Amino acid sequence: MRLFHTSDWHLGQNLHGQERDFEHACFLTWLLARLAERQPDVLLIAGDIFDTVNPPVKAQERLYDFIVNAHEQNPLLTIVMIAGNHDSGSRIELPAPLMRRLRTHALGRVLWLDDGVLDAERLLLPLPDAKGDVRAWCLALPFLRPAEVTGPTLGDDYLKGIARVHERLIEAANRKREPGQALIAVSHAHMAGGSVSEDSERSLIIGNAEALPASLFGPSITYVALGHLHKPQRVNGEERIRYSGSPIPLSFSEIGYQHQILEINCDGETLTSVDTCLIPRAVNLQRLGPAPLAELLVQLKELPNVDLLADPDRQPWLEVRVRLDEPQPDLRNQIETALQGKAVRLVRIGAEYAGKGSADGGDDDAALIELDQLSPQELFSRAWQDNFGTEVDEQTLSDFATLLREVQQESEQP
Ligand SMILES: [Mn+2]
Repeated sequence: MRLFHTSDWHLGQNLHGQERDFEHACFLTWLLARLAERQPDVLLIAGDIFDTVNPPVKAQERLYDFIVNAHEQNPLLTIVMIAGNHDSGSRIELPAPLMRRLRTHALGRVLWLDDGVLDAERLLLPLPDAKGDVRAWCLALPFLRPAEVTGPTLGDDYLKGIARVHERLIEAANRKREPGQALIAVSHAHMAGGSVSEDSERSLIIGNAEALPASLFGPSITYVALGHLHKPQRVNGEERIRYSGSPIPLSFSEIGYQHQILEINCDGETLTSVDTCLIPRAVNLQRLGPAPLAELLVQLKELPNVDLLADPDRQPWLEVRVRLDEPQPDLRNQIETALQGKAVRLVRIGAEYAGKGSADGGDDDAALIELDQLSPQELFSRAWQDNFGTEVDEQTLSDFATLLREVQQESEQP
């Protein structure tokens, strides 16, 4: 049996206000070609399908167009997608009855039966091969919000709640499987020891207490297809527990590695190979600096000029990081002037004050931070510090987290 593993598409994402739709379209066209070429039995999409709980119509069209195209091209392909922390679980599940006709399973939530038992049945999906024989079972573990795994009957320990969901589901799968059938888990989670990118993986819940141990996936699981971290990586060096990473760089901190999907081959319950398939980058993300303004202006003037025959959608996105000694009111204007006629699209200017004095007692190298680089928790902590001159205490931070979750959940109600 052959499977493709991908995750963190973030359809509908924009980079500091610039749409990424062209890059997503290029990726999906490329993926269709790989499906035609390699003829896998299964495509796993491990969460963060969309970038926001209310994705733009164009992003939804991209997804559903892709599913229909993939099904028409590979009629025997099974697709499994789960919700990530950026998705709304209910939105992902909404078209599930329609998608089943396209051999596509969309799982966004876990449900509990009346007696407090996990409804494991709906999270266990048969994976047939080209002949229609069930070769494996997929354990679908959409991102679980604290309210879904904790509560009056379940207790309030998030990690314990999560662990229980995994245990129940694996038990149910082991009861269901026949000898020779593999168990394949697909999960959107932050596993302990994973390497995190700077600013595009929104923390799952407050702090880093949410990192899950790899021991949740015991040796009975042949392969674990993970989503959430955007850099491809093994967990604890294990070949069978992996993040495929996102298909496109979602921030400037993600340009230093090659984006990929993974091809997994199994023989019965045995994992025989995991191969990476590199995704061509449709649009480059280019970073200049940090350097003094004068130096940067020279570098900007050396950038290639616009080629009128070239596709403007393919012009690189540019981030410029300027090191300043004092505020420079016409900074943007100077940079934009230097960029006139250049074949790049400026998306961000970062200003860093190198020689920052001690007037405010700050760090010598403190960089100017923009609002979109801070998580709500960090912003709250800073506002607290400014207002009261003390560090915010843990209790207040945890109350803030509760309020934040309530607000985020409310904004997800259809
Ligand atoms: Mn993500």
